[in-house]
Amino acid sequence: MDHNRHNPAFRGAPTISEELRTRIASDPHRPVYHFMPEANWMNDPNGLIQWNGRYHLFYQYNPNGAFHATMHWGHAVSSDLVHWNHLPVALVPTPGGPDQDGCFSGCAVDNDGVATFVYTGVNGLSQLTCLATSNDDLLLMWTKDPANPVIASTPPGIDLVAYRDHSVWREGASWYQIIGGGIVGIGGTALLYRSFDLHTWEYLGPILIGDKLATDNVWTGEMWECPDLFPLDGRHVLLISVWHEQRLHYCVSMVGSFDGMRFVANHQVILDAGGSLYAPQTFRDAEHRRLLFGWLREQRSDAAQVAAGWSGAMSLPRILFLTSDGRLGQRPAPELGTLRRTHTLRTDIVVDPGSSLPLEAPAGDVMELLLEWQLGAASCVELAVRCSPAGEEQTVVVYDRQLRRLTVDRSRASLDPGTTRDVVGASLELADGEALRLHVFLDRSILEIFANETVTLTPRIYPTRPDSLGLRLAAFGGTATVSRLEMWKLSID
Ligand code: DQQ
Repeated sequence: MDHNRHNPAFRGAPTISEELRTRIASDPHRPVYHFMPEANWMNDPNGLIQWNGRYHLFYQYNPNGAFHATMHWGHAVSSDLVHWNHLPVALVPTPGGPDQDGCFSGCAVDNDGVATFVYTGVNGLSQLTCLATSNDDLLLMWTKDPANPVIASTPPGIDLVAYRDHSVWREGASWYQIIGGGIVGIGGTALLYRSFDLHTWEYLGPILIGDKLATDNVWTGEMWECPDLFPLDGRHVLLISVWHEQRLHYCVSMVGSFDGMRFVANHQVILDAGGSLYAPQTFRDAEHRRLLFGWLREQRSDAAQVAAGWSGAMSLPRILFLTSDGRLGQRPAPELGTLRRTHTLRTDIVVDPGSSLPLEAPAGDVMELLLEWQLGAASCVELAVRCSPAGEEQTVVVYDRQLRRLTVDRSRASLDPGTTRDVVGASLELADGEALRLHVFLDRSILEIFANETVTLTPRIYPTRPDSLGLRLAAFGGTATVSRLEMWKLSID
């Protein structure tokens, strides 16, 4: 399949001008193998489903520019989760309808052979549950339910900050869903409903209520967007995205138990502490894998996004699993192996303390790296990517053994002051003698890192210099060894 093939049949969407197409094609920050629409704005993944053997990815889409407004559902299809074909827009706001101001996020379910979207229709200040169905093989045409909104008001007796987004599943004859929300003065929540037909929903109460003042462990703010609840390896996982005073923060993953009414979290962390990933959605495929895509926000100015003519990318497809100690694990889908081209293997690279070891070709900005660090006597090791020859630009992945922390230092990632240039990071515990295993995907402005399959960091970086393509290793406090380093140039063609 062609990647990002133009499909002229977009319904209700303006076509993309040749000028914009050319501008985008020569944009050095535009990712190559992460999914994104051909142009304009994209945010949350929606309606993820495998249908008739094909993977469908719907997404929040504004066809009118690279800013968040008039949300449609864009649509793409793939047979391998990696190579996507663009399809016509699936949902368009209906003038005068309950979604006239936007078709916000939601999911897709198989209702006895009828593909059904459960999504949030926006009409002025109201954000309510709507349905749409499709009967065609490729899920091209969607018919909105005449009964929309099927849940016509928020639950009685509960004062909500906001109320939207849906995770729907079936158990026997019953459908269940949770809707994201926040209780005024208290904290975020996910509200549980039951139905027998997807149309009439009985409110059962919150599965969990957060405390917007609690900062220990992970702060979860005043409202939870895009909740997603699913069983995984004998436990349940709840994903929520923290929205607080109009600002988007991060996604929190909670591993715990769900008794049908209440969720109890035993372990919670920020799903991806790179500062970009938000509003992920998961689904189960025919191989019983729990797959996740998340929205990778830009981390440069709104004006730069509008000028570029595109904004937002999807994370790589990630497989979720539980680790032996009950934490959420993430690994890239093996289908990504189809992108691999030129391969380089190096073993036993000794990195002396204080030295900075440039790595020879293939340097670049579209590549995959697998590194296994034996930390030896080192207190700290570094992998720098997108380095200019004299180091004016560089993004440094650092593991600090004392702090037990993996960070990405973006303070010199770009000479452009309009980009985010901070340090992001997460705790990463390594057992004595355990290697630091970094699986790194570089895709121009995306740096997607999987560390020991438990920590992911996906910051956005926007180097300005065309020669910011180098790689460098360093160690401090003692000698460390890269026992194995594999590098691939990647290509989507
Ligand atoms: N994005 C959607 C909402 C959701 C938010 C609107 C999260 O449904 O709450 O585009 O990014």
